Amino acid sequence: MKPIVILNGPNLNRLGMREPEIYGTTTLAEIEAMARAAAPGVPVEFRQSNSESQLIDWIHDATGRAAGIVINPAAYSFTSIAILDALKMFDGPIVELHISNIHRREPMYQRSLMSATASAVIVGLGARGYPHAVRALLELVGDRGRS
Ligand code: CA2
Repeated sequence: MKPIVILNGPNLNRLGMREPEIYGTTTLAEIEAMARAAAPGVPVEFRQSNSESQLIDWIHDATGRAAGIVINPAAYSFTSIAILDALKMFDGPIVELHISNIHRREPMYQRSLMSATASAVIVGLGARGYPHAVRALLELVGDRGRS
């Protein structure tokens, strides 16, 4: 089976250490375990980078190879047309995920550029959003296989 790729953007390696009222107390390592448990038998590539170019390279690497992408682009959600363009080239379903409910936050956090190309968007479920996103992605992958 093709892998699914879970990409995490800048500062998410610091989860659980600051601003628990917004982002909770779960660390990224714990989120990785939750995400893997939601995809039994499916290869999961779970990655985090603070670098825009690294995230773009991982999206390119997934294209033509991976079944789908879950991405929390973090602050690049609001700034990176380069990541948006890379996602547009990806040939499978994409689930965009935010731990916090970005729509309840300051205006600069509300309009994600990525949503224009995502198959689905999950916001505000905290760390639990990751296993939900993985299950949703696998359903979307299955839908494509049947069409
Ligand atoms: O809610 C999310 O998942 C976000 O994508 C997180 C981004 C933020 O820019 C988006 O608006 C929503 C920021 C991640 C910051 O990561 C932190 C990690 C530890 C402590 C504080 C922030």
